[in-house]
Amino acid sequence: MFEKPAELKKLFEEKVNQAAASADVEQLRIEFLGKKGHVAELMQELRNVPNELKKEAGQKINEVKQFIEGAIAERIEEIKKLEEQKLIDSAESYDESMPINADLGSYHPITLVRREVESIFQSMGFTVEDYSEITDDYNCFEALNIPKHHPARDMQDTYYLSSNQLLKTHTSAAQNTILRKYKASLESGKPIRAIFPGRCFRNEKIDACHENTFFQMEGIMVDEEISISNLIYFMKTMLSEVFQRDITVRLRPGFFPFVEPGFELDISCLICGGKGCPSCKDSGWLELCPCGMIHPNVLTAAGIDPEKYTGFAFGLGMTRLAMMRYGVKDIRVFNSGNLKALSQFTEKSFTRPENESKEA
Ligand code: FA5
Repeated sequence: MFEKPAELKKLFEEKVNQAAASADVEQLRIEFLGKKGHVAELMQELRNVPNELKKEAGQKINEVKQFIEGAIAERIEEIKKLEEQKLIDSAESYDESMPINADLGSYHPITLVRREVESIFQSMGFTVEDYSEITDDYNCFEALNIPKHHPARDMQDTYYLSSNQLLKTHTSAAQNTILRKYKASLESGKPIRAIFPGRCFRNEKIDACHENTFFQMEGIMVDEEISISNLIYFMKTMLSEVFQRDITVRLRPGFFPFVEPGFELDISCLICGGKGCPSCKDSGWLELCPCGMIHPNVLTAAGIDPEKYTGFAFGLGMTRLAMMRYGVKDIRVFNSGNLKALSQFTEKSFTRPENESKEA
Protein backbone atom coordinates (compact mmCIF):
# COMPACT_ATOMS: atom_id res chain seq x y z
CA MET A 1 0.00 0.00 0.00
CA PHE A 2 2.81 2.45 0.91
CA GLU A 3 4.45 2.11 -2.50
CA LYS A 4 1.24 2.56 -4.42
CA PRO A 5 0.89 6.39 -4.14
CA ALA A 6 4.48 6.82 -5.41
CA GLU A 7 3.78 4.42 -8.31
CA LEU A 8 0.60 6.32 -9.12
CA LYS A 9 2.51 9.61 -9.17
CA LYS A 10 5.08 8.15 -11.56
CA LEU A 11 2.38 6.80 -13.86
CA PHE A 12 0.64 10.21 -13.86
CA GLU A 13 3.89 12.08 -14.66
CA GLU A 14 4.50 9.86 -17.68
CA LYS A 15 0.98 10.40 -18.97
CA VAL A 16 0.65 14.11 -18.30
CA ASN A 17 3.72 14.87 -20.39
CA GLN A 18 2.13 13.10 -23.33
CA ALA A 19 -1.13 15.04 -23.06
CA ALA A 20 -0.99 17.44 -26.03
CA ALA A 21 -4.52 18.84 -26.04
CA SER A 22 -6.99 20.08 -23.43
CA ALA A 23 -9.17 17.04 -24.15
CA ASP A 24 -6.26 14.69 -23.26
CA VAL A 25 -5.82 16.45 -19.93
CA GLU A 26 -9.51 16.16 -19.19
CA GLN A 27 -9.27 12.45 -19.92
CA LEU A 28 -6.39 12.20 -17.43
CA ARG A 29 -8.33 14.11 -14.81
CA ILE A 30 -11.16 11.59 -15.05
CA GLU A 31 -8.74 8.65 -15.05
CA PHE A 32 -6.89 9.80 -11.94
CA LEU A 33 -9.23 12.05 -9.98
CA GLY A 34 -12.67 10.88 -11.16
CA LYS A 35 -15.15 9.09 -8.90
CA LYS A 36 -13.88 5.74 -10.09
CA GLY A 37 -10.34 6.96 -10.75
CA HIS A 38 -7.01 5.70 -9.42
CA VAL A 39 -6.98 8.04 -6.41
CA ALA A 40 -10.47 6.92 -5.41
CA GLU A 41 -9.35 3.30 -5.73
CA LEU A 42 -6.45 3.94 -3.35
CA MET A 43 -8.82 5.54 -0.89
CA GLN A 44 -10.94 2.40 -1.02
CA GLU A 45 -7.89 0.30 -0.29
CA LEU A 46 -7.27 2.30 2.90
CA ARG A 47 -9.92 0.11 4.45
CA ASN A 48 -7.48 -2.81 4.40
CA VAL A 49 -4.64 -0.88 6.04
CA PRO A 50 -4.12 -1.51 9.77
CA ASN A 51 -5.50 1.32 11.97
CA GLU A 52 -2.13 2.49 13.27
CA LEU A 53 -0.85 3.00 9.69
CA LYS A 54 -4.03 4.51 8.23
CA LYS A 55 -3.10 8.12 9.00
CA GLU A 56 0.28 7.95 7.27
CA ALA A 57 -1.12 6.07 4.26
CA GLY A 58 -3.99 8.58 3.97
CA GLN A 59 -1.52 11.50 3.99
CA LYS A 60 0.50 9.95 1.18
CA ILE A 61 -2.60 9.51 -0.95
CA ASN A 62 -3.64 13.10 -0.28
CA GLU A 63 -0.20 14.40 -1.25
CA VAL A 64 -0.40 12.58 -4.57
CA LYS A 65 -3.95 13.82 -5.12
CA GLN A 66 -2.86 17.44 -4.57
CA PHE A 67 0.13 16.94 -6.82
CA ILE A 68 -2.08 15.62 -9.62
CA GLU A 69 -4.59 18.48 -9.21
CA GLY A 70 -1.81 21.09 -9.41
CA ALA A 71 -0.11 19.43 -12.36
CA ILE A 72 -3.39 19.20 -14.27
CA ALA A 73 -4.09 22.93 -13.75
CA GLU A 74 -0.54 23.76 -14.88
CA ARG A 75 -0.76 21.55 -17.95
CA ILE A 76 -4.08 23.12 -18.97
CA GLU A 77 -2.48 26.59 -18.82
CA GLU A 78 0.54 25.41 -20.85
CA ILE A 79 -1.69 23.87 -23.51
CA LYS A 80 -3.84 27.01 -23.67
CA LYS A 81 -0.76 29.12 -24.34
CA LEU A 82 0.54 26.66 -26.93
CA GLU A 83 -2.84 26.60 -28.69
CA GLU A 84 -2.97 30.42 -28.75
CA GLN A 85 0.53 30.60 -30.17
CA LYS A 86 -0.41 28.02 -32.81
CA LEU A 87 -3.36 30.20 -33.83
CA ILE A 88 -1.15 33.29 -34.06
CA ASP A 89 1.48 31.42 -36.08
CA SER A 90 -1.08 30.01 -38.47
CA ALA A 91 -2.85 33.36 -39.03
CA GLU A 92 -2.33 34.80 -42.46
CA SER A 93 0.21 37.57 -42.39
CA TYR A 94 -1.01 41.08 -43.19
CA ASP A 95 0.10 42.30 -46.56
CA GLU A 96 0.08 46.09 -46.73
CA SER A 97 0.48 46.07 -50.48
CA MET A 98 -2.84 44.24 -51.02
CA PRO A 99 -5.46 46.40 -52.77
CA ILE A 100 -8.21 47.70 -50.47
CA ASN A 101 -11.50 45.95 -50.84
CA ALA A 102 -14.00 48.78 -50.60
CA ASP A 103 -16.74 46.38 -49.48
CA LEU A 104 -14.93 45.67 -46.23
CA GLY A 105 -16.01 48.84 -44.47
CA SER A 106 -17.05 52.42 -44.71
CA TYR A 107 -16.25 55.69 -43.03
CA HIS A 108 -18.41 56.81 -40.15
CA PRO A 109 -20.58 59.79 -41.19
CA ILE A 110 -18.97 61.95 -38.47
CA THR A 111 -15.56 61.19 -39.98
CA LEU A 112 -16.83 62.23 -43.40
CA VAL A 113 -18.23 65.51 -42.11
CA ARG A 114 -15.15 66.19 -39.98
CA ARG A 115 -12.85 65.74 -42.96
CA GLU A 116 -15.02 67.98 -45.08
CA VAL A 117 -15.10 70.81 -42.52
CA GLU A 118 -11.37 70.40 -41.92
CA SER A 119 -10.58 70.81 -45.58
CA ILE A 120 -12.81 73.90 -45.83
CA PHE A 121 -10.95 75.56 -42.97
CA GLN A 122 -7.55 74.34 -44.16
CA SER A 123 -8.23 76.06 -47.49
CA MET A 124 -8.71 79.27 -45.48
CA GLY A 125 -5.35 78.91 -43.74
CA PHE A 126 -6.44 77.15 -40.52
CA THR A 127 -4.30 74.40 -39.01
CA VAL A 128 -5.95 71.27 -37.61
CA GLU A 129 -4.96 70.54 -34.01
CA ASP A 130 -5.34 67.39 -31.94
CA TYR A 131 -6.28 67.44 -28.27
CA SER A 132 -6.78 64.79 -25.64
CA GLU A 133 -10.24 63.61 -24.56
CA ILE A 134 -9.09 63.71 -20.96
CA THR A 135 -8.40 67.15 -19.59
CA ASP A 136 -8.46 68.90 -16.24
CA ASP A 137 -10.58 71.42 -14.42
CA TYR A 138 -8.26 74.28 -15.29
CA ASN A 139 -8.39 73.79 -19.07
CA CYS A 140 -12.04 72.83 -19.25
CA PHE A 141 -13.32 75.62 -17.04
CA GLU A 142 -10.95 77.91 -15.14
CA ALA A 143 -8.85 79.03 -18.13
CA LEU A 144 -12.14 79.76 -19.89
CA ASN A 145 -13.26 82.29 -17.31
CA ILE A 146 -15.51 79.71 -15.59
CA PRO A 147 -14.35 79.70 -11.98
CA LYS A 148 -15.34 77.02 -9.46
CA HIS A 149 -19.05 77.15 -8.55
CA HIS A 150 -19.91 79.26 -11.63
CA PRO A 151 -23.46 78.37 -12.73
CA ALA A 152 -22.27 77.81 -16.34
CA ARG A 153 -20.71 74.56 -15.08
CA ASP A 154 -24.17 73.15 -14.36
CA MET A 155 -24.84 72.73 -18.07
CA GLN A 156 -21.67 70.73 -18.54
CA ASP A 157 -21.65 68.03 -15.89
CA THR A 158 -19.27 65.31 -16.94
CA TYR A 159 -17.40 62.19 -15.95
CA TYR A 160 -14.78 63.03 -13.34
CA LEU A 161 -11.67 60.88 -13.07
CA SER A 162 -9.15 60.78 -10.27
CA SER A 163 -6.46 63.45 -9.76
CA ASN A 164 -8.56 66.41 -10.89
CA GLN A 165 -9.01 65.00 -14.38
CA LEU A 166 -12.24 64.82 -16.34
CA LEU A 167 -13.57 63.93 -19.76
CA LYS A 168 -13.77 67.13 -21.74
CA THR A 169 -17.24 68.62 -22.04
CA HIS A 170 -16.43 70.86 -24.98
CA THR A 171 -13.62 71.40 -27.43
CA SER A 172 -13.12 74.86 -25.91
CA ALA A 173 -11.06 72.94 -23.33
CA ALA A 174 -8.17 73.09 -25.80
CA GLN A 175 -8.28 76.86 -26.27
CA ASN A 176 -5.67 77.69 -23.62
CA THR A 177 -3.22 75.06 -24.93
CA ILE A 178 -3.57 76.13 -28.56
CA LEU A 179 -3.35 79.84 -27.75
CA ARG A 180 -0.15 79.20 -25.79
CA LYS A 181 1.25 77.02 -28.56
CA TYR A 182 0.95 79.83 -31.14
CA LYS A 183 1.51 82.85 -28.87
CA ALA A 184 5.11 83.33 -30.02
CA SER A 185 4.25 83.20 -33.72
CA LEU A 186 1.34 85.61 -33.09
CA GLU A 187 3.77 88.05 -31.54
CA SER A 188 6.03 87.72 -34.56
CA GLY A 189 3.16 88.79 -36.82
CA LYS A 190 1.43 85.52 -37.77
CA PRO A 191 -2.28 85.33 -36.88
CA ILE A 192 -3.51 82.27 -34.97
CA ARG A 193 -5.91 80.29 -37.12
CA ALA A 194 -6.68 76.85 -35.76
CA ILE A 195 -9.48 74.32 -35.61
CA PHE A 196 -9.55 71.42 -33.18
CA PRO A 197 -12.16 68.69 -33.60
CA GLY A 198 -12.87 66.29 -30.79
CA ARG A 199 -15.18 64.01 -28.88
CA CYS A 200 -17.00 65.58 -25.94
CA PHE A 201 -18.75 63.99 -22.99
CA ARG A 202 -21.62 65.25 -20.87
CA ASN A 203 -24.01 63.88 -18.32
CA GLU A 204 -26.95 64.50 -20.61
CA LYS A 205 -30.58 63.55 -20.86
CA ILE A 206 -30.48 61.74 -24.17
CA ASP A 207 -33.07 62.47 -26.86
CA ALA A 208 -33.22 62.84 -30.66
CA CYS A 209 -30.74 65.74 -30.64
CA HIS A 210 -28.72 65.19 -27.41
CA GLU A 211 -26.10 62.51 -26.81
CA ASN A 212 -23.79 61.96 -23.85
CA THR A 213 -20.89 61.47 -26.27
CA PHE A 214 -20.78 63.75 -29.28
CA PHE A 215 -18.37 65.62 -31.52
CA GLN A 216 -17.62 69.30 -31.73
CA MET A 217 -15.16 71.31 -33.73
CA GLU A 218 -13.66 74.37 -32.14
CA GLY A 219 -12.16 77.16 -34.19
CA ILE A 220 -10.20 80.22 -33.15
CA MET A 221 -8.69 83.13 -34.97
CA VAL A 222 -6.59 85.73 -33.16
CA ASP A 223 -4.78 88.74 -34.57
CA GLU A 224 -4.76 92.50 -34.30
CA GLU A 225 -8.15 93.96 -35.27
CA ILE A 226 -10.18 90.78 -35.59
CA SER A 227 -13.86 91.67 -35.36
CA ILE A 228 -17.32 90.16 -35.43
CA SER A 229 -17.39 90.70 -39.21
CA ASN A 230 -14.53 88.21 -39.57
CA LEU A 231 -16.44 85.74 -37.42
CA ILE A 232 -19.62 86.04 -39.49
CA TYR A 233 -17.68 85.72 -42.74
CA PHE A 234 -16.02 82.46 -41.68
CA MET A 235 -19.25 80.97 -40.32
CA LYS A 236 -21.16 81.78 -43.51
CA THR A 237 -18.41 80.42 -45.74
CA MET A 238 -18.22 77.19 -43.77
CA LEU A 239 -21.99 76.57 -43.89
CA SER A 240 -22.38 77.38 -47.56
CA GLU A 241 -19.44 75.08 -48.39
CA VAL A 242 -20.78 72.21 -46.29
CA PHE A 243 -24.34 72.38 -47.57
CA GLN A 244 -23.53 73.72 -51.03
CA ARG A 245 -26.59 75.94 -50.89
CA ASP A 246 -27.99 78.82 -48.93
CA ILE A 247 -29.05 77.79 -45.46
CA THR A 248 -31.33 79.92 -43.31
CA VAL A 249 -29.39 80.86 -40.19
CA ARG A 250 -30.11 83.07 -37.25
CA LEU A 251 -27.67 84.73 -34.93
CA ARG A 252 -28.93 85.59 -31.47
CA PRO A 253 -27.20 86.67 -28.30
CA GLY A 254 -25.83 83.78 -26.27
CA PHE A 255 -23.98 83.70 -22.99
CA PHE A 256 -20.70 81.84 -22.64
CA PRO A 257 -18.25 83.14 -20.02
CA PHE A 258 -15.33 82.75 -22.43
CA VAL A 259 -16.66 85.06 -25.15
CA GLU A 260 -17.88 88.64 -25.11
CA PRO A 261 -20.10 89.28 -26.96
CA GLY A 262 -21.39 85.73 -27.43
CA PHE A 263 -23.85 84.37 -29.99
CA GLU A 264 -25.89 81.31 -30.72
CA LEU A 265 -25.83 80.44 -34.38
CA ASP A 266 -28.83 78.27 -35.26
CA ILE A 267 -29.75 76.80 -38.60
CA SER A 268 -33.25 76.20 -39.85
CA CYS A 269 -33.91 72.47 -39.30
CA LEU A 270 -33.28 70.63 -42.55
CA ILE A 271 -35.19 67.56 -41.39
CA CYS A 272 -38.57 69.32 -41.16
CA GLY A 273 -37.80 72.40 -43.26
CA GLY A 274 -38.24 74.61 -40.19
CA LYS A 275 -41.74 73.38 -39.31
CA GLY A 276 -40.74 71.69 -36.06
CA CYS A 277 -39.96 68.03 -35.34
CA PRO A 278 -38.28 65.91 -32.60
CA SER A 279 -34.84 66.49 -34.20
CA CYS A 280 -35.12 70.23 -33.47
CA LYS A 281 -37.25 69.89 -30.34
CA ASP A 282 -40.23 71.25 -32.32
CA SER A 283 -38.66 74.68 -32.62
CA GLY A 284 -37.79 74.59 -36.32
CA TRP A 285 -34.23 75.66 -35.39
CA LEU A 286 -31.19 73.67 -34.42
CA GLU A 287 -28.46 75.11 -32.19
CA LEU A 288 -25.39 74.38 -34.23
CA CYS A 289 -22.51 76.71 -33.66
CA PRO A 290 -22.24 79.04 -30.69
CA CYS A 291 -19.53 81.61 -31.17
CA GLY A 292 -18.26 84.99 -30.09
CA MET A 293 -15.30 87.24 -29.51
CA ILE A 294 -12.74 85.65 -27.19
CA HIS A 295 -13.02 87.13 -23.69
CA PRO A 296 -9.98 89.22 -22.64
CA ASN A 297 -9.60 87.03 -19.53
CA VAL A 298 -9.12 83.97 -21.78
CA LEU A 299 -6.41 85.71 -23.78
CA THR A 300 -4.74 86.87 -20.57
CA ALA A 301 -4.82 83.33 -19.15
CA ALA A 302 -2.83 82.24 -22.21
CA GLY A 303 -0.35 85.09 -21.83
CA ILE A 304 -1.72 87.07 -24.81
CA ASP A 305 -2.17 90.83 -24.45
CA PRO A 306 -5.92 91.57 -24.89
CA GLU A 307 -5.18 95.26 -25.43
CA LYS A 308 -3.29 94.41 -28.59
CA TYR A 309 -4.97 91.28 -29.87
CA THR A 310 -8.58 90.23 -30.37
CA GLY A 311 -10.05 87.04 -31.72
CA PHE A 312 -13.13 84.97 -32.31
CA ALA A 313 -13.98 81.43 -31.31
CA PHE A 314 -16.72 79.03 -32.33
CA GLY A 315 -17.82 75.59 -31.17
CA LEU A 316 -19.46 73.75 -34.05
CA GLY A 317 -21.74 70.86 -33.06
CA MET A 318 -20.36 68.35 -35.51
CA THR A 319 -22.69 65.48 -34.68
CA ARG A 320 -25.64 67.79 -35.25
CA LEU A 321 -24.07 69.01 -38.45
CA ALA A 322 -23.84 65.39 -39.61
CA MET A 323 -27.56 64.95 -38.78
CA MET A 324 -28.44 67.89 -41.00
CA ARG A 325 -25.92 67.00 -43.67
CA TYR A 326 -27.22 63.47 -44.13
CA GLY A 327 -30.85 63.93 -43.05
CA VAL A 328 -30.45 61.71 -39.97
CA LYS A 329 -33.47 62.28 -37.75
CA ASP A 330 -32.13 60.85 -34.53
CA ILE A 331 -28.66 61.58 -33.14
CA ARG A 332 -28.55 58.16 -31.42
CA VAL A 333 -27.90 56.50 -34.78
CA PHE A 334 -24.31 57.76 -34.75
CA ASN A 335 -23.27 55.91 -31.59
CA SER A 336 -25.51 52.92 -32.25
CA GLY A 337 -22.92 50.70 -33.88
CA ASN A 338 -25.65 49.74 -36.33
CA LEU A 339 -23.55 48.98 -39.38
CA LYS A 340 -26.56 48.72 -41.64
CA ALA A 341 -27.47 52.31 -40.85
CA LEU A 342 -23.95 53.70 -40.64
CA SER A 343 -22.44 52.12 -43.73
CA GLN A 344 -24.89 53.78 -46.12
CA PHE A 345 -23.07 57.12 -45.95
CA THR A 346 -20.40 57.85 -48.46
CA GLU A 347 -18.71 60.97 -49.62
CA LYS A 348 -21.37 61.19 -52.32
CA SER A 349 -24.43 60.40 -50.24
CA PHE A 350 -25.42 64.01 -49.72
CA THR A 351 -27.75 64.88 -52.55
CA ARG A 352 -28.14 68.50 -53.44
CA PRO A 353 -31.60 69.65 -54.55
CA GLU A 354 -31.89 68.88 -58.27
CA ASN A 355 -32.18 72.50 -59.37
CA GLU A 356 -28.90 73.44 -57.70
CA SER A 357 -25.40 72.50 -58.66
CA LYS A 358 -22.07 73.05 -56.98
CA GLU A 359 -20.88 75.28 -59.81
CA ALA A 360 -24.05 77.44 -59.78
C1 FA5 B 1 -20.21 74.92 -26.01
O1 FA5 B 1 -19.87 73.78 -25.86
C2 FA5 B 1 -19.19 76.02 -26.18
N1 FA5 B 1 -17.91 75.52 -25.81
C3 FA5 B 1 -19.22 76.51 -27.63
C4 FA5 B 1 -18.49 77.79 -27.88
C5 FA5 B 1 -17.21 77.77 -28.36
C6 FA5 B 1 -19.12 79.00 -27.62
C7 FA5 B 1 -16.53 78.95 -28.60
C8 FA5 B 1 -18.47 80.16 -27.87
C9 FA5 B 1 -17.18 80.13 -28.36
P1 FA5 B 1 -22.74 74.36 -26.24
O2 FA5 B 1 -22.87 73.65 -24.96
O3 FA5 B 1 -23.91 75.13 -26.68
O4 FA5 B 1 -21.48 75.33 -26.22
O5 FA5 B 1 -22.39 73.29 -27.37
C10 FA5 B 1 -22.00 73.69 -28.65
C11 FA5 B 1 -22.70 72.87 -29.71
O6 FA5 B 1 -22.40 71.50 -29.48
C12 FA5 B 1 -24.25 72.95 -29.63
O7 FA5 B 1 -24.74 74.03 -30.37
C13 FA5 B 1 -24.63 71.63 -30.26
O8 FA5 B 1 -24.62 71.72 -31.66
C14 FA5 B 1 -23.53 70.71 -29.80
N2 FA5 B 1 -23.95 69.98 -28.59
C15 FA5 B 1 -23.96 70.40 -27.31
N3 FA5 B 1 -24.42 69.47 -26.47
C16 FA5 B 1 -24.71 68.40 -27.25
C17 FA5 B 1 -25.23 67.10 -26.99
N4 FA5 B 1 -25.50 66.69 -25.76
N5 FA5 B 1 -25.40 66.26 -28.03
C18 FA5 B 1 -25.09 66.66 -29.28
N6 FA5 B 1 -24.61 67.86 -29.60
C19 FA5 B 1 -24.41 68.73 -28.60
